[in-house]
Amino acid sequence: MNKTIIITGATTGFGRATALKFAENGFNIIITGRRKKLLDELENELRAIGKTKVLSLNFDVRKKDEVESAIGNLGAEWKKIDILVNNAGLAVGLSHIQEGDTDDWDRMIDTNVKGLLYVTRVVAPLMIARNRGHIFNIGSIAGIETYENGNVYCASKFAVGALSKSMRIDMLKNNIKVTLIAPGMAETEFSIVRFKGDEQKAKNVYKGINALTAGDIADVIYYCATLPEHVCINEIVITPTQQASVNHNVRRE
Ligand code: NDP
Ligand code: 8X3
Repeated sequence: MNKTIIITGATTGFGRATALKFAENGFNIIITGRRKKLLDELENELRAIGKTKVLSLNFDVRKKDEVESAIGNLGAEWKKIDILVNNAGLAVGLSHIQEGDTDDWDRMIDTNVKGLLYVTRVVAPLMIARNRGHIFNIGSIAGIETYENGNVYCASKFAVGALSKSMRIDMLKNNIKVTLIAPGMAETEFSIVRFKGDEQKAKNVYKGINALTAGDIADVIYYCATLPEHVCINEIVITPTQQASVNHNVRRE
């Protein structure tokens, strides 16, 4: 029987690449996100692969009621979720703490921390009921070290690290694996969102760096998800070869 994976934030970037990777390998896929048009396009692409069932759920992870109703109303077959990828997230703005925009702070904390919690709160009991499951939390190297101007984004990803450890302990008796994925520089829509649509500024972030791709992250998630039952990768840090920490990279022309 095919396994089922649910991915938050599947409209672009890591989430989209992960959906494609698992669909190519015969998993049933639940894709989620706010942009309905992109969800519809991906749904068609996944169906065209032809190996799998696809369900698309259009909700905002910050809205507890939407999360509860979308996942709570799944049919019995779809409720048999084997893998949850808590991926939906964002950085907004880049400024010193004393100049930070408090609306940006709310968006990051509400999405990266509270959104991840709301989704986990609904999916984890479904996994516990079956005494099996694997939760991936997409943290960041910004959740391991901080950098100038990163303040609230870093704090939100440190929280994802703490929650990953806590979840693993809390659900140890329930046979649930929890894996924290902590990527470094990856070229997706991430920096476009951070710079509020300024594509040139976003491009400059990766200038001279052979950055990670969304496909690289999808490959790593797939590897961790398909290890033997007794093996759980707790945490994995992935950077481009040209990056050694949030504050150290080498650019080449
Ligand atoms: P993208 O901007 O390409 O993708 C982000 C995804 O999150 C989109 O699908 C977006 O969908 C979704 N999303 C954002 N806010 C919400 C919301 N409120 N409700 C539902 N979905 C939401 O960036 P990445 O793929 O790079 O980012 C994925 C994750 O990886 C994030 O958590 C990010 O912090 C993390 N990360 C990224 C790194 C990078 O360098 N790119 C490095 C380390 C970690 P939609 O807008 O349609 O809702
Ligand atoms: C994204 C990586 O270094 O741009 O989480 O914050 S970084």
